[in-house]
Amino acid sequence: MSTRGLCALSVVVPTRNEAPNVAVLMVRLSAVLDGLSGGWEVVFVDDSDDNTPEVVRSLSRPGGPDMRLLHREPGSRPGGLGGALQEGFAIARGQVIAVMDADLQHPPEVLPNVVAPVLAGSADLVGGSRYGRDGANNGLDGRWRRVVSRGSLWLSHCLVPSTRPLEDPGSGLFAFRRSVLEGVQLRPDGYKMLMEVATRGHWHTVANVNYTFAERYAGNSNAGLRQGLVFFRHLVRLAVVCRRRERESKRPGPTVAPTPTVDIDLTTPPVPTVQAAVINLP
Ligand SMILES: Nc1nc2c(ncn2[C@@H]2O[C@H](COP(=O)(O)OP(=O)(O)OP(=O)(O)O)[C@@H](O)[C@H]2O)c(=O)[nH]1
Ligand SMILES: [Mg+2]
Repeated sequence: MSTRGLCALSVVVPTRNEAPNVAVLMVRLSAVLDGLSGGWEVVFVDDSDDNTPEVVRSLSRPGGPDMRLLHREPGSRPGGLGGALQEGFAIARGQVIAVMDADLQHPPEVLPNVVAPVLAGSADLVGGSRYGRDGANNGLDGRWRRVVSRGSLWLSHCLVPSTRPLEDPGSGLFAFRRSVLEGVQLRPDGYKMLMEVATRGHWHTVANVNYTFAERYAGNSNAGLRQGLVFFRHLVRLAVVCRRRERESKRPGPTVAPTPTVDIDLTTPPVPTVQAAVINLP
């Protein structure tokens, strides 16, 4: 990933069978982002078996944002959602990269607030938050999922210190300066890419932007019990990364080798000084 972006903002959207949602998503995104100084693009990374790619292609319009579609064929979709986002980051051309779901659970109208601190240079990483004072989790399906979501938040903060500045490290809505991932090898596992970026990326300042998580607009959830298990595996991996880093930072730094002493043989006669004659060559 190079440090230079070609537009101000890339919105990376992972899609898996989201055909009924992408048109509305584009209309609502364009309504809030068209006119952004420096321009914006949207990068769909698609693992669909429905007609999402055809719908996305049909949405490109003259004068609209650059739209890019990376469709991954069945059998070559490594990493699922996390792998898709990683591929999206690799081709994103924005100085700022934002991530949001395609099903409108992340209302596109909050995106300007999420990217603003990064565009303004006051934060390197911004997490959308359902759990701050002005956030809400209305769209999360069922009481059980809400309890699990809260529990996961607590576990993330306990086990993975790098996620503590984030009010909602499990959020799929976030933005970061592209330099955060400069030279970074991500190893995503499952749905929680923000935890991955916060743990392996290079950042100094974090901001949280509260929003109300909406209900899925149309189509079916891709999340399931398996994703819950993958989340725990990912959490343990990131906890190990943090522990290792903590240990390394406590280790004494490299010792500076003493300047080697040079033995000078004082018995060596001094080199006689010769009065150099200036010879003018003819
Ligand atoms: N490219 C890609 N996108 C995926 C994959 N799984 C999910 N997505 C997308 O990631 C986003 C989040 O997935 P959802 O199915 O909405 O999961 P969720 O929001 O946790 O679950 P719901 O609240 O039930 O919607 C959506 O835009 C999906 O289309 C995948 O394997 N590959
Ligand atoms: Mg969803």
